[in-house]
Amino acid sequence: NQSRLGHEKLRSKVMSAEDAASLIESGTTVGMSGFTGSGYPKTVPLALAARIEAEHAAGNPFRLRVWTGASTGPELDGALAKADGIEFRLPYNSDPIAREKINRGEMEYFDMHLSQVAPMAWQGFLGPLDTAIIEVSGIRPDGSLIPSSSVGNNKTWLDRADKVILELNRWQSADLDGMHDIYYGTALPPHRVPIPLLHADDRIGETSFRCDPDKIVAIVETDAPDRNLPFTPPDETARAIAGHLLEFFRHEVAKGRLPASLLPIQSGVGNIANAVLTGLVDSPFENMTAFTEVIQDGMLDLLDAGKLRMASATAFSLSPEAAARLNADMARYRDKMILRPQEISNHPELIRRLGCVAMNGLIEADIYGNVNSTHIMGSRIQNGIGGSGDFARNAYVSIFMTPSTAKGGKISAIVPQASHVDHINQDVQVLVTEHGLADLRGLSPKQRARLIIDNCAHPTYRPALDDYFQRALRGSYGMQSPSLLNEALSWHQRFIETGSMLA
Ligand code: 0RQ
Repeated sequence: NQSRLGHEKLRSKVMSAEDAASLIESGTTVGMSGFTGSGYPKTVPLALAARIEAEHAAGNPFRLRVWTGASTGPELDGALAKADGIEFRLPYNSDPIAREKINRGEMEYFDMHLSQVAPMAWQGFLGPLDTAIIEVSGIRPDGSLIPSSSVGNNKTWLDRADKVILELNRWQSADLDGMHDIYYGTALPPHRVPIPLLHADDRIGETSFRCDPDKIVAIVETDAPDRNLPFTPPDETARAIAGHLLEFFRHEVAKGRLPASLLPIQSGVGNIANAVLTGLVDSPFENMTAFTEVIQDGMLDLLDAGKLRMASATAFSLSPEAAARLNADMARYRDKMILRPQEISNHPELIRRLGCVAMNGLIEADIYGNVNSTHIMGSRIQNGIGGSGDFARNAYVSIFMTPSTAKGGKISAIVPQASHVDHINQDVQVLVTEHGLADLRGLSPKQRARLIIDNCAHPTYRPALDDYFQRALRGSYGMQSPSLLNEALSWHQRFIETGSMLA
């Protein structure tokens, strides 16, 4: 590990995870690295969780405010949530233990647009940051830090924190050095200037983080893998959704509304998104680029197939097999990938300028195309809005895709009214299920409803949706977005009471 720690004076800061964890006080705020299961600290949070459990056993309160990039791994969110050590969490969580705590009302969760976390921290709205705990893949002789498999908010945490704890992870490939692009040109209003990125593959920053060595209070050496869940192979539903979408792309290229290499693609989290990427491998589109948030297995396949020229993101989100594939060949992939801070990977200015093709999953959509990405039955959080809002609002074309039902058919993903709205109908231009695609661009709410019911709804639920829409057309208070208010959320209430939306 000596070569990974190039800075002579910092060698005296190497210590155990337990000793590093003892430097953190209860009631303080920690900013952690980590984004969708990659690049998160893996030993200090575990040691911290053990310490919190011991303090609780001794009758002492110990809870923290935890900020991250996005979701992390079981050694971080899972362990700290299990120890009841998190008072407040931002900005995106997919850990099941933390989710349960949030839904029981035992943890405060601020689910925010991922592009806005760093600016909000700088604006001072989130309060002070006491400690940054950041995984790195190396420390250069000049003290600059080589990032690992995610960048997230690390630059901001390193700049804002009073003290810094580093996890130097030898499992991360040494060949990551040179892949990152850390842009230091952001400022607060009124001093903001345009971000000088004109193409997905432009490099505008530095390959490492700056960090004042005097702020570094501990370095913990680790050799632990990122932990991501494997993707399930695309099933028939996923393949059908991918098929409709590829047909749409072919049509748009034929119409001259998309170039033959498409526009920079953004692909969201989950199995459906990954299936669409897999479908693109056998598509006619060549020379594609990605300007996205995470690089999944499907992106690696596209790169290997020579279909994707390059991918820009803030993190990897890879199955263990794909991570091993990447690590074994990092020097080759390094020229085709750029990892950036999430305020840049998800920046509205850049997404709008590049004209991204945004593809995201959803929980439910209503007949007018308002999309709920986050809440089950209007009140239980699933994950969070993540980057979906950053991309959906600003994309060239904003696509949402979902199986038409959930929970074995007991839930319709197309409902009379969304029980929670993350993406208003103006931000939802194309809706796709396994039954078909609704191109909603240029349509009024009533025209959208007709198309969504006919093309996207599951046949089991289509008659009931049609019946609701017809009666709303007759009995609604207004006719712009016809609704029957005392009925609009009755499907959800029925599910809560009977376990099924079916009457
Ligand atoms: O729950 O595992 O308990 O059965 O939600 O659903 O069908 O596996 O779909 O993995 O594509 O995730 C919106 C959650 C979809 C994801 C969401 C239940 C379903 C299952 C997962 P179980 P699927 P996916 C930028 C993009 C927000 C962030 C985002 C997401 C679980 O895409 O978190 O877009 N998006 N980021 O059973 C009740 C419904 C349901 C439902 C699904 N209508 N009612 N439960 N589920 N629909 C990139 C990043 O931000 C990183």
